[in-house]
Amino acid sequence: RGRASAVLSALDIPTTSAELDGVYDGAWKGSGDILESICPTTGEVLARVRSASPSELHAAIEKAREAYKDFRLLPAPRRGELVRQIREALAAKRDELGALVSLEMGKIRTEGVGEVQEFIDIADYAVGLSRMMNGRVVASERPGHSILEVPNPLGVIAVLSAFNFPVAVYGWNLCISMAAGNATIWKPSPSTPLCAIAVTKIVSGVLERNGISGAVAGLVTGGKDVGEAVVESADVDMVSFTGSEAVGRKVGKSVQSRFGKTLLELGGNNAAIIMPDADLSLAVPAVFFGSVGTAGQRCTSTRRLYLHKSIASEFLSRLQSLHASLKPGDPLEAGTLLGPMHNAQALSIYDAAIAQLKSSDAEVLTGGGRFTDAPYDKGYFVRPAIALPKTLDPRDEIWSQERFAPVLYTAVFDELEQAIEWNNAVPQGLSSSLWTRDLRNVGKWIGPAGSDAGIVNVNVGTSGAEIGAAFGGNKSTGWGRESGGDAWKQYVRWSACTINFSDEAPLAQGVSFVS
Ligand code: UN1
Repeated sequence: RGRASAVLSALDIPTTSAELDGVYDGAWKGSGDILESICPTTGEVLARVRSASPSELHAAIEKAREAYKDFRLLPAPRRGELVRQIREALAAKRDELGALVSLEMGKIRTEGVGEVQEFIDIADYAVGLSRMMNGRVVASERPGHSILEVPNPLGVIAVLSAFNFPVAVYGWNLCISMAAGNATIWKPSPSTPLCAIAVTKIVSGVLERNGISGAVAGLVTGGKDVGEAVVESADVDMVSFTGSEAVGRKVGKSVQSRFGKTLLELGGNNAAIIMPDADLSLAVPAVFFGSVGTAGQRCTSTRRLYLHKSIASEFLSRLQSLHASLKPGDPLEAGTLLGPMHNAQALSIYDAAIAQLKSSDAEVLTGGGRFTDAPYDKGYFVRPAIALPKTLDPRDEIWSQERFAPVLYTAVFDELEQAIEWNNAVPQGLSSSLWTRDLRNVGKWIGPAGSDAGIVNVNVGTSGAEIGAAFGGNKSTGWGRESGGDAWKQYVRWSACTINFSDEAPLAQGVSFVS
């Protein structure tokens, strides 16, 4: 309790009030349903948050649109300067905010701080981008004509983020959206409202000091109803959604039906493939981090492991000994590698996965159960599992479903082609990783007959991407791209402008319209 209070007060979150305001639209408010922020490690209620009522939600969207009307006129490099100040303000609170991520989400301290670092990194990137969000000049076929492709701010961007990255994923969206001249409105996961309030305090502080409407970066906490209302609002131009395939399918359909834009980042069912020539001293720890890190709750977590038959038993025994050294612990304590799962719902996904393995006669090599002894009985601690399913059929649901939990499904292959076929046979297409020293394998893996995922790594695990490249997945992962690369191009509206500087008005394609 004392520790939680220290972290919260360092982030300007009052610890004495019974309930916190969970809505910001230039001013703090909140009179909707109460959300409880529960510490996954101890089960204690960290805070109670008043979420957005329907009228507060509509007012927040309206304020965002008003704010956009001014903000779009601010030159992009000046918007970049605001992002730079946000970067500085975040960096000044990096450790405190990282600790709050650990307290409220449950990931270990280095990963909590890493998430804030990811926000700082994308802010740097967006500052640069604010001077480089260029259109282009296209050659016209008509004399005295020019064609410009012009990017302009899009409008109001809603960001619906998940519990597992309660800071960084909003950061990717906010920084790019702000540099692009939009107003952004954030609907965080209902179970991580404190991270959202802390980040919004930091961001709004910068905006207010610069005389910019805080509604440029609004916050509406809430549950399903608030999420649905945001998604359905015709005043929201783009919905950037991170979450499950099931909810993403509904979001996609709903936004499409009103011809809004979506950016979807849905399930990952990511595989690592280990070739006979892989350096196991690098590959084993990478698979360990990929499958156990964040208690298996990254979109990019390693869920499937395909081992070449010649190294399979050695790889598994090395991986199992790393598992054997794994002890659950307080995510805030130095040296802890295994924190709790996030909440009861996350735990039930793990339990269902283990029950399915048992009922399908899969061999469970290690793990498979909760930690029930004190002090771990109050938190959501589980033993990460490695399993060898009986079936190799990738269409079987044991392989084809994403399970957001630390369970690693393993199979043995003879030829790389077989492993690539398995890699690609599932509906999802987020991340993938090949371990080899042979260039010929690399060529296959990254080429037309290679991995069909959005992230295709070589001697790098499936999780832990940097911000510079576009992040996202293909197929049922939703095809969205966030963060770096060309992702910014989705946060603007494009127009093709043909301008005639001449004294004639010829038609294109040589069409003549005179009788
Ligand atoms: C997510 O799990 O939603 O690549 C995002 C990674 C992190 C981001 C993950 N940089 O694992």
